[in-house]
Amino acid sequence: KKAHRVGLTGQILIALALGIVCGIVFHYLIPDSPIKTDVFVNGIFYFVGQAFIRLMQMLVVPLVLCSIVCGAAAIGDVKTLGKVGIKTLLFYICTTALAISIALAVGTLIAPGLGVDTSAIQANASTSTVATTETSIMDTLLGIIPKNPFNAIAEGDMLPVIFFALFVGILLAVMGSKVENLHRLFEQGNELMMKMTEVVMKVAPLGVFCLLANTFAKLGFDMFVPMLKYMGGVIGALAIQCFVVYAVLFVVFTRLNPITFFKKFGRVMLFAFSTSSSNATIPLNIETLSERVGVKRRISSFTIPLGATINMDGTSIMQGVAVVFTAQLFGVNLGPAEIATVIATATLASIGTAGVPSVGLVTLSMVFNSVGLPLEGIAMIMGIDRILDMLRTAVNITGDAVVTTIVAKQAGEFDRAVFDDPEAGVAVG
Ligand code: DAS
Repeated sequence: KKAHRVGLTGQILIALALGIVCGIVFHYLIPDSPIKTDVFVNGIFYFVGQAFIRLMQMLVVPLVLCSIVCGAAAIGDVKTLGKVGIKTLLFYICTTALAISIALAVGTLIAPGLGVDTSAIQANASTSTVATTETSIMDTLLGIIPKNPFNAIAEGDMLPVIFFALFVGILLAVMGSKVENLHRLFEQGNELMMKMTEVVMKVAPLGVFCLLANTFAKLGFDMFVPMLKYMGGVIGALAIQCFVVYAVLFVVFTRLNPITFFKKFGRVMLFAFSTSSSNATIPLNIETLSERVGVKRRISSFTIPLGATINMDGTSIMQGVAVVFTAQLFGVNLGPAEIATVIATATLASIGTAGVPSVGLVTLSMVFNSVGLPLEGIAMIMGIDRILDMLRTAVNITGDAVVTTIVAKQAGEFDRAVFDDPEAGVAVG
C-alpha cells in the first residue's frame, strides 16, 4: 500500500516538473499560432486542468458534510473521556487557531502574490466569483446559521453546512442507539467520499501537468518566483508551528525536554511525510507515544484518532498562506470580515475532514469559495501541493502527539522512566 502511495506521489512530482518545462517551452520557444493557443494552451491544457479542479470541487460538499457529522459525533463521545477530552479539544482548537494566525502573518509578510501581472490568466477569470459586496462581520456571523440547511447544501454555502453538520453530529452522539442507522449512514457516506477522493487523486498527475503547462505557457518564468515564495511561506510557517509553537507548549505544559521528544518521535513524522496520510499514521503514532515517550494508550487511543480527524494544524497553515497568496495574485482585497470567514471556514473544515492524502486541497476550494477567490489561484497551488501535503501531514500528526503528551502527563497517565530512557522502544524497531 505504502509503495503504491509513494508511486502516486512520484507520478505527481514528475507531472509537476514536466508541466513546468512544457509550459516554459510553449511560452518561450514555440511561436504564437492558433494551434499553440487554441488547441493546446487554451484547449487541451485549460480543459483538462479545469476538469480536474471541478472533480476536486465535486467532492467538497458531500465529503465535508459526512466527515464533519462523523467528526462531531466522535467529539460527542468526549463524555467518555470527560475532563481529559475537553482539555484535548481546547488544545486542538487553540493550536489550529494559532496555526492559521501564523500562516496569515507569514503570508502577508512574504507577500508571495504581489507584483505579478496575472492578466494573462485572468482572461479566463470569468468563472471566478471575486468578492464584490463588502459583507459586515455581523452578517458573516449571522450567515453561519442556515435558514434552510438543504438550500445551503445545494448551493455549497459551506459555513452554514458546517454549522448544521456539527449540530447533527453532536445529536447523533447524544441520541445514541435511537439514530444508529442514520449515524451508520453518515459513516458509510464518509468512507465512500474518502474513497472517491482517492480515486479522483489518481488522475492528479494528468491534472497537475495540464494546470502547470497552462499557467507557465501563459506567464513563463514570471510565475517561478511567486510559486517558490508561496512554498517558502508555507514551509516557513510549518517550521514555526512545529519547532517553535509545539516546542514552547511542550516545555510550558510538561516541563520536559522537547529535543528528546522530537528525537523519539522523528520516525512517526517521517512515516507521515512519506504517506501524506494522518489516518495511516495513527497506529505508529500511538505505539511510539507508548513505547518511546511513555504516554499510556488509554489516553492516546482516543486523542490520536480524534486528532487525525479534527486537528490539522499543518493543513490550516497551507490554507491560510494559499488564501493570502491568491488574494495578492488577483488583487482581491480581504477585509476583516473576509479574514474572519477564512479563519472560521479553514478551522471548521479541518475539524471535519479526515486525514487522507490531498484532503486539504479539496477543502481549500471551499475556503476560496467562502471569500469569492478566483479558482485560477488553485491551479497554481494544486500543482505543487503534493510536496506541501507531505510536510503538512507530518506537522498535523506532531500537533496531535504534543497535545496528547501534555494531556496525558497532566492526567498522570505518563511514564517518566520511559521518556528518560533513550533506549526505550528502540527494540520495537
Ligand atoms: N494529507 C492530509 C493528512 O493526512 C492533510 C492535507 O491533505 O492537508 O493530514
